[in-house]
Amino acid sequence: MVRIVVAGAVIREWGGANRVLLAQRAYPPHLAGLWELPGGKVEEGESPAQALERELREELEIEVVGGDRIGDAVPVGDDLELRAYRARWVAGEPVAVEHRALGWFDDAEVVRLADSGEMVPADVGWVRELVDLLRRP
Ligand code: DCM
Repeated sequence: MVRIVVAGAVIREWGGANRVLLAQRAYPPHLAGLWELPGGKVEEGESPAQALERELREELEIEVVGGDRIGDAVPVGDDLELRAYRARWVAGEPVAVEHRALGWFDDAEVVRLADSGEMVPADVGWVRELVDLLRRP
């Protein structure tokens, strides 16, 4: 059975640019140090939006509302399918509960992370759509 993994793009205008919240993974070893859209596996009985809202509450201590899909689903191995969504920020300041670090990245910084191999490989597939969102006024 394929498990769905949801990942959320929280976007804020800050310092004169739109920025997306990325989180630096602490595990497993082959992904540690790489940046990702935060999220996690959908549990039984949950909608993807509910899973995203729960995961960001657990991992970042923020309240969001799950929104539109971003880009295409990305298969990871034989048993995971990753999906990205907009996540509208509602409350809380992000805290790195499970991640090594958090950062707010503008369009150029997202491209630089992807090009330099510092982004989780699956998430690189969403960079074009993310950049389009970040360049919108
Ligand atoms: N994953 C990913 N990109 C994300 C979120 C998760 O590639 N933005 C992958 C990493 C793991 C799996 O999904 O293989 C489950 O994620 P986690 O360990 O965060 O629950």
